[in-house]
Amino acid sequence: MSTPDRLHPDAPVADLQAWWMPFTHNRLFKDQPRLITGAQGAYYTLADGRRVFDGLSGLWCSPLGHSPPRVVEAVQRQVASLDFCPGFQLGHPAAFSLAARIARFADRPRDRVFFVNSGSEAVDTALKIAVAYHRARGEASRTRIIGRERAYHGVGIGGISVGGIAANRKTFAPLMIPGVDHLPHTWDPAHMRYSRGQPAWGAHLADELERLVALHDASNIAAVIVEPMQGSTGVVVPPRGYLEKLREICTRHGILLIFDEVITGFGRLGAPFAANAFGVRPDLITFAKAVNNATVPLGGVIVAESIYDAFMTGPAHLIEFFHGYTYSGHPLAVAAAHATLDEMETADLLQRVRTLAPVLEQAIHELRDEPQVTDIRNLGLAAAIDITPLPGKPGLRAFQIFERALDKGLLVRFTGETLALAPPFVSSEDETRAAVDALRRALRAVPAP
Ligand code: PXG
Repeated sequence: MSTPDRLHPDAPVADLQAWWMPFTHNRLFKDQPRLITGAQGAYYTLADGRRVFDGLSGLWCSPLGHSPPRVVEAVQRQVASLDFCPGFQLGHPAAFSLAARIARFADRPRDRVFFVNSGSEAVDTALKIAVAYHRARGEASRTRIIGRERAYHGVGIGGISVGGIAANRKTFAPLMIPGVDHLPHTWDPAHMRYSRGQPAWGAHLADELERLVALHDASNIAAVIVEPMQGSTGVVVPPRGYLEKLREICTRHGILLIFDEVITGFGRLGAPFAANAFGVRPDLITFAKAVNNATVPLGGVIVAESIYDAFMTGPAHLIEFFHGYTYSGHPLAVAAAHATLDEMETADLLQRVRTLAPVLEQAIHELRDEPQVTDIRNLGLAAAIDITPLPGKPGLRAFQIFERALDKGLLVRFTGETLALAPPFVSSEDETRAAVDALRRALRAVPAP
């Protein structure tokens, strides 16, 4: 091999064609690439040397900032001592202790944890566990799954089936799992525009679940899956009482409740999980992203003990659940997770989120009078604004604001007509306010339609 096939950070961009990039307008990007060449703490370094504040903690996944020394050292140590360990019929001690630790962290010490490598895999795994659980208990007719409009549950076949984003679904209709219904989403501008935190209106939207139960009968329904706070579609915050109501209806009808906590898990709302923040106890919780600060891919499903027990019935020499991944419990991912949890504890980062959240709330709601802004939402250390689209050009305006923000030193997330901020937990109050201020200047820099 004479020529290295990687772009050296300082080398001119030779050819960007080979990587078919995910969720990216590839042609536009490759025409005007935005390359990141380094990251440290709450900042990325772009190829031209500029530093930008990481306003979305990676993709909601790096709350400790980038390359935190404790995590870096843990992964370095691990790769040199046990780089890989099969998880099928074998295992390494740190994966077991991590599972127990995550269960304790979630305040569900008797629960079990199934490891996967991403949020999408966590969702598909949770759906499979739900259906298999009912079958194991002799209720094999419980196969129907209830998702929700506007939901993002990753891109696996299960995840897009229960997901509620048309663009992610429409092409793949023939592949999707049958027997899925969707609850209505909970965003209603007439009743909740500019709510701070949880909207007071909307708990009754959970009653739609009763209608689906009446239509299909509970004996055919396996599970309901929701993001307790919808992240990807723009920080859609659950109305007060809504999740409690879903829980109550599920319990009454023997339906499992799954919280997809890929974004909300590990501190984003100032509590270990959204389940803790809202005081609602789902039967299964999916997680990924922040569990190990995204240093190495890792996800998982937290499973109530009673569900696990339902599988442990046949002869002991038989596999109880025909599911798993080559990299389930990967040593590097596990080492990074232990170190991340160590850091969260020693630096008291959940408290840090609770301190920063009101700073973000105050600052973001001050954008209310900016000309294009049509709604502002926030919860924990997450916030989003909606803007008026350019007529006939959906999404373009948000993209332009994203670009202007980057010029002003802020990386913000844009999707549809929404811009989202979810700063790293290690941000200072000044950095949090400065991020919102950069967003304000970006909004003003893009002309009104
Ligand atoms: N569930 C939820 C709730 C998610 O937010 C996934 C599952 C899928 O995770 P993986 O690891 O398979 O990507 C997600 C992912 C954004 C953004 O900008 C959000 C996600 C991913 C990328 C970007 O909002 N969420």
